[in-house]
Amino acid sequence: MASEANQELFERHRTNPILSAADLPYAANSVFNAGAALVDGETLLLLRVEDRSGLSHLTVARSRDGVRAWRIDRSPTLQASPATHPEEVWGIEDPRISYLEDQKRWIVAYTAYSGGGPMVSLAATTDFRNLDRLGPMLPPENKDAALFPLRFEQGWALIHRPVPAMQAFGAHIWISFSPDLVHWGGHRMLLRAREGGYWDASKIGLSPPPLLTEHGWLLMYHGVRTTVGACLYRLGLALLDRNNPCRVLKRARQWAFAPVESYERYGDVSNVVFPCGWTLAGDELRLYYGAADSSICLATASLARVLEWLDEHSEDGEQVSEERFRRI
Ligand code: BMA
Repeated sequence: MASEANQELFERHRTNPILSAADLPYAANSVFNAGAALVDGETLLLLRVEDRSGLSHLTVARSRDGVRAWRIDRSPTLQASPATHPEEVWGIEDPRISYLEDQKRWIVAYTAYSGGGPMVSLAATTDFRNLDRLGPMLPPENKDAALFPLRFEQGWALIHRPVPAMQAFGAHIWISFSPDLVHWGGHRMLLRAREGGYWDASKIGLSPPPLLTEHGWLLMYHGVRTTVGACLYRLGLALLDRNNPCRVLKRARQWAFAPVESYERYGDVSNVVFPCGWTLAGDELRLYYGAADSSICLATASLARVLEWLDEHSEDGEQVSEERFRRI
């Protein structure tokens, strides 16, 4: 039996993977990295589906219990449209969904795979049947974006991950603001990839959209460790100030979730856990993650325990904030 110290914060669902390409009503290579939302009392996943040309599109799946009996759209819900949106020439990927109470609509932030590299695009919807593109928001190379669901003093806020020309600088998580969801400015680095031997050295990116809790905004991010063998994608946690999302209050030193099971260890891209969505039912946090770029899995945790864990494993928030600006 695992000792208490080794007990996992998140518990994997016993029927994992909960969705794979065989569950789709049409032929595809893989299904992974889904956005998640609670819509009309059901769990809705916006699946990233990779077709057999290698390019991805997005398809809606709905389920009453968020685990089984998925009703999946018969054909792609949002397909890349290079004729009208040239930035989508190599497909669309990794959707993150935020509900804007003020506007009574959902905004999906997704990766538009352009000829110049990944870009951040937004689309709006009220029903997940019709999605209206708001267009590309940030130039390449940039991805791992999600919108905060409410407006701050500085405007709407978007988290994203640009890759700088100076690659030795590392790829870090940034935040930008907008008065209208279209024009973005006030760019600041939010969370720095660590250095050296750390699990999240050199490259990090947001995973699901920020979640408002009684302690502040909970962030889950992926850290990429490059080894001689392969890349390892693991997940970490941080907390931002409720009113000023530029203020990092906490950040755990160690990862909170990592590839362990065979469906996470082996696949099209091995050793990857990659969530783009989570939902909250009471205190139960449900994390929907892509496993090894091949299937979709579910892991759950008590939100109260997650916040407690972050407290126990956190670095001093002020130190995190200062470190961020030291070498920009
Ligand atoms: C990242 C993203 C994800 C993918 C991961 C592992 O850069 O593109 O879509 O799951 O790599 O391949």
